[in-house]
Amino acid sequence: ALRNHMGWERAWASPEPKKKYDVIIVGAGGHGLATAYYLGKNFGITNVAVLEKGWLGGGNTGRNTTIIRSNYLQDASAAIYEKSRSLYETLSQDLNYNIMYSPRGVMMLAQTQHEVRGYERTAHANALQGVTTEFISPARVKELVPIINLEGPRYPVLGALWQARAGTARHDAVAWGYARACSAMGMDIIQKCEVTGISRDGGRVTGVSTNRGDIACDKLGIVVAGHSGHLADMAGFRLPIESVALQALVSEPIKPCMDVVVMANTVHGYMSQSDKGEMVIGGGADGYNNFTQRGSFHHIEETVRALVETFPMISRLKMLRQWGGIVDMTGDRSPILSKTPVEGVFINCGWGTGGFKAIPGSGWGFAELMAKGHSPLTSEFGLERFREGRFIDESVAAGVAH
Ligand code: FAD
Ligand code: PYC
Repeated sequence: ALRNHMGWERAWASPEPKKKYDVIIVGAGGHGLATAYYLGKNFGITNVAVLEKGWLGGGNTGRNTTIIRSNYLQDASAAIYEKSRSLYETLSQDLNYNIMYSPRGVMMLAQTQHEVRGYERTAHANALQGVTTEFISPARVKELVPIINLEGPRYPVLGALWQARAGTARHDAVAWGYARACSAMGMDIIQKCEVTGISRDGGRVTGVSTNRGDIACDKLGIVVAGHSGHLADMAGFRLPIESVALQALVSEPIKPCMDVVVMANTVHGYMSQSDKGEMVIGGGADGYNNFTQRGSFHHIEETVRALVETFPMISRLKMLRQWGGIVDMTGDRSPILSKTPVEGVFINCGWGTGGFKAIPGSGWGFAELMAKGHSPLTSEFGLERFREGRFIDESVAAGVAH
């Protein structure tokens, strides 16, 4: 920076779009970039373009609170989230790029008897799934989080679901690391390139229209989170997805006081401390569908008010900044990784409030689905489950009120 960024190597190239690619991925968030990366790495498919209407990682991937865990309830979820968590463990080495994975541990507080039973059940399910979690006592919670108040007047802490190898990572670095690796494989990452139409011939995709011209492709992956409904509309099918704002905030930086992540789902709040010292705080999603990338103002007060009861020491902190993203919610709070009614078009969406943790696993499975037509990681997450009533209910594990 002192040299005015002169002489810095570009991490990825910014080419003009070619006329045609084997595969186009729409959306250069974590899931789109990871898909491209594993298409190249695992299947040798490198004639790939990733088209991004804004800047790379500027969607939810660069707006989330970076919690990584795999303590879900259903077997299909545990498989993809645990695959993802385990890929995160070595992602810095795989990409040769420091994504600052910090397995500091994540706890979900049980603050009602109902939650105690729910989390004990999850711990048993996780044991059967090979995911290491445990239900811990209030005394152990206090040991791990000395700043916590166990005796909340409304919601005392009765224990917690604890995953010691869960944690956080630097969200931008995940996008940048994948982008650099894709570019090094010869893929084109094209920013400021908005997809405005999807062309088909006889029920099969032939390409996309963009603000930088038409581009042909054999296969198309739609990976645009909160804008999935728009893209599905362009391709001529409908999705069971609702788009809604989810926001977060950080406090002014303070000295290290909490070295694990705490989620308090009954009161709709969660908190961790960033490497810079800011307390990273989030709450529930907006209660109505919208596309505002900031969220409703009253949520800030609601979230902080709820957390002050459990963490009285935050009451005097000042808020430093606040932001929001548009998350893509399904009815069962599980993602969609699927073929679609249009041949050659695949969709990866529905990660809602919890897809950062899933980026490597989702990319791995979705790349396999796009390359081979099926993947054991994605087979339960097809669109047809909504027609068949075969839901993968993760409304509790999602952890964020919606
Ligand atoms: P995005 O990163 O949003 O990428 C989609 C991209 O598609 C965007 O860059 C967008 O510009 C682009 N796009 C859209 N339309 C077009 C078009 N027409 N043409 C070209 N490009 C287009 N998850 C966790 O696991 N842990 C957390 O702690 C967590 N906290 C969160 C906190 C907040 C405040 C928010 C908003 C989300 C949080 N999430 C969390 C959820 C997580 O951020 C998302 O599930 C995940 O980042 C989704 O990644 P993505 O790649 O699918 O989407
Ligand atoms: O999925 O763990 C999560 C999460 C925490 C905050 C937002 N999402």
